[in-house]
Amino acid sequence: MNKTEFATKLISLKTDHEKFLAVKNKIPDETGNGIYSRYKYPVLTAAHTPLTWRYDFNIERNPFLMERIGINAVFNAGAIYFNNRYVLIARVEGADRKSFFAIAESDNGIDNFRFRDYPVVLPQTADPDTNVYDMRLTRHEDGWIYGIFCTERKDPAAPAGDLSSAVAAAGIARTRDLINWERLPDLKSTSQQRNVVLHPEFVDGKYALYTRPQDGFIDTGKGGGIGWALVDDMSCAVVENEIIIDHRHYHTIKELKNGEGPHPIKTKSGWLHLAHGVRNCAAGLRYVLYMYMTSLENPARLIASPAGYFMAPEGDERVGDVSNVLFSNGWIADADGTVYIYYASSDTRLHVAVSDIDRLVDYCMNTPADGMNSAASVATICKLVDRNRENNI
Ligand code: M1P
Repeated sequence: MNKTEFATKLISLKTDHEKFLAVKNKIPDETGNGIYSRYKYPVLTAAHTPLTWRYDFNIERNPFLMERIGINAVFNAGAIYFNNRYVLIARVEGADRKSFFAIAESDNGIDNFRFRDYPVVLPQTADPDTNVYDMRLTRHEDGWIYGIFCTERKDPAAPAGDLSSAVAAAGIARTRDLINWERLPDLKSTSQQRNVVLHPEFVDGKYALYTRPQDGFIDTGKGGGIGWALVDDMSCAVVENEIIIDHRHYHTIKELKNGEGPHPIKTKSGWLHLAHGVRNCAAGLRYVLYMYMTSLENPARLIASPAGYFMAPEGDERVGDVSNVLFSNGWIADADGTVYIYYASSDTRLHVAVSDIDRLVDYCMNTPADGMNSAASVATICKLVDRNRENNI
């Protein structure tokens, strides 16, 4: 490529990228289910990552102006409203399969998310992470913003030749400005942990964690569901007493495993939770999102548990690197009650759906609970039909 061709290609790369980042998002003109509306375009994808992460713009070093570093996917993002901007800390996965965190920001929460110039440089502990992902951000009442994420390392007990077994733990970092991060020791727990989330308020004077105990790296085994543990100090956090607050159940959307999504939103009726549930089927694991509520007086006490899923993969969302997956670890509630739900599909891209607190509380409080068998589901439908007939509707 001569200098002119190089310059022309560079200009078109940059122009196309800018055009792509500027695309306005919209809600398709459909009736929907009244609970939430999905926006049409993903808010973050691999193509949103800066060209400067992927290309060497120097003609001597990169005479063909080829991509030097591949980005495979951008998904599972923590979220926070910070300095009047909607801020996402996404799981970015390189072509080398390593995940890392990167911050992207937007003025309106639905489009034009732009990554910062550099990904997050996460300080390491004495035992370096092999892979990190799925950070949940919590602005805690102690004044810090905590980021709790999964840190994965090779299983030291794996037999020779087993290059897949890993150990999952909760890594902890904190910041005040989303620029400088202080790494704290990983959460100590007798089981492996993933999907650990910090509750935003002190409970009985302690930090409260949603946990997800698991026997293995993938299998939760005896881990009964979403757990709850109180911790004295986040700078040496230890899970001592762990109770299960949202159980897995046979023949439900969460029979295999579940995990807390972002930290719950406080409402006048209780804490509003978003979580993911996983079941197995012939096509493999199916991940859906579900909701539940806990009491304001005791955030560990379940007060509403609508049956089934809140959101499941639809259309293009069904297909990706790990197909049939919806996962969320970030949402933002505006002061007017609007809720932006950032959810990823099939471990490939990140989307946004919008709802509001009143609607989500109504959904949780008034959606029938799971009757746990087919006859109970039929009885629930019949009851609704009867009511509609009584009202001549
Ligand atoms: O591949 C689906 C998801 O699998 C894991 O979630 P969980 O621990 O609940 O099974 C995580 O690796 C998550 O990032 C991923 O989206």
